[in-house]
Amino acid sequence: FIKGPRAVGVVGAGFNGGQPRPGVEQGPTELVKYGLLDQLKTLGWDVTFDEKFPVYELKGPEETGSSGKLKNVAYVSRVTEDLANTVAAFAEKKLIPLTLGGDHSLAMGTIAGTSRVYSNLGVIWVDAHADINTPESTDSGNLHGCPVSFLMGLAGKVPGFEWLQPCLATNRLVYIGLRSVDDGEKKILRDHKIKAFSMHDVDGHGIGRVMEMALDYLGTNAPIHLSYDVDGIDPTVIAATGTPVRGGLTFREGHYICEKLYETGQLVAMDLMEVNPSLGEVITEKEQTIQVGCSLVRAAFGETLL
Ligand code: HAR
Ligand code: MN
Ligand code: MN
Ligand code: MN
Repeated sequence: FIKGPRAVGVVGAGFNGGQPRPGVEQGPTELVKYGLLDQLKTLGWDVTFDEKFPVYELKGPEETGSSGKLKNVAYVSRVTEDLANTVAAFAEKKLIPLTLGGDHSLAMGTIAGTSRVYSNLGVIWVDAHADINTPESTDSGNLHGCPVSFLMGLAGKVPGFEWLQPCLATNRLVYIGLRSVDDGEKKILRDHKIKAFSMHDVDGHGIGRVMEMALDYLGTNAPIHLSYDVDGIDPTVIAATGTPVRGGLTFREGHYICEKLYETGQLVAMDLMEVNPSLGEVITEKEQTIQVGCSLVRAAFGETLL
């Protein structure tokens, strides 16, 4: 498949409704302002981009309503359905949809969109978090912690999300970078035998071997959608994101994943999510030492085992 035209369809998805911290809706604006589109053109890509891309806004209080614990159900549903159509239209025309977020609930839309066009789609999900909470298992009620369960149909029928049908089999996704997984999520990963390379696995095998195993698992001819939550990378490198977690991918490991997918020619879509330009504070050495101390103790007491 994508050994053909080097054409990318950039989708700006300025949206913060899947989580509580404002600022993430400015991610696409800042990435474009920094020159991302010109950088792609310089690399020889034909870039399609609608300058009037939405910074999504609430239509009204009815969109912030809850369903059980889930917050902003109508808002997230409307935006992700819209996004699914945009992404599918680009993929249909053989462009590689590149969606700039925005929070990671948007992946309900992007992956629903590409799965309409590509059969046998595989997903590589780079993240500190598994984002596989169900309406029952979520503690926060934030939908950016839930997109994978919605895509896989593990969330059951969610009122307000009628448009989203299960479109991703449990054996068509591989995680890389996990290190902050809720207990309920760990059980889901085990019950469904979902392929996951935690940071512990990246440490043990090295990122080269992890990518080899990930691609073997998904199939070396399968089209791959890369859903990249920037918090997969270590906060010393990526600070401006809503839920940073220590002990992440290095700058190089984070890049190797992208490079390898380019090299194989299997990449058919990419999301770059959770860029929040308004965040990024400096922490004191004292706080840092206490945090790392606690983190080392937790590691010795089983936190990172899935
Ligand atoms: N697991 C937690 C929850 O469900 C935190 C998940 C969210 N953070 C993200 N997603 N950035 O990757 O709320
Ligand atoms: Mn995420
Ligand atoms: Mn995350
Ligand atoms: Mn910080």
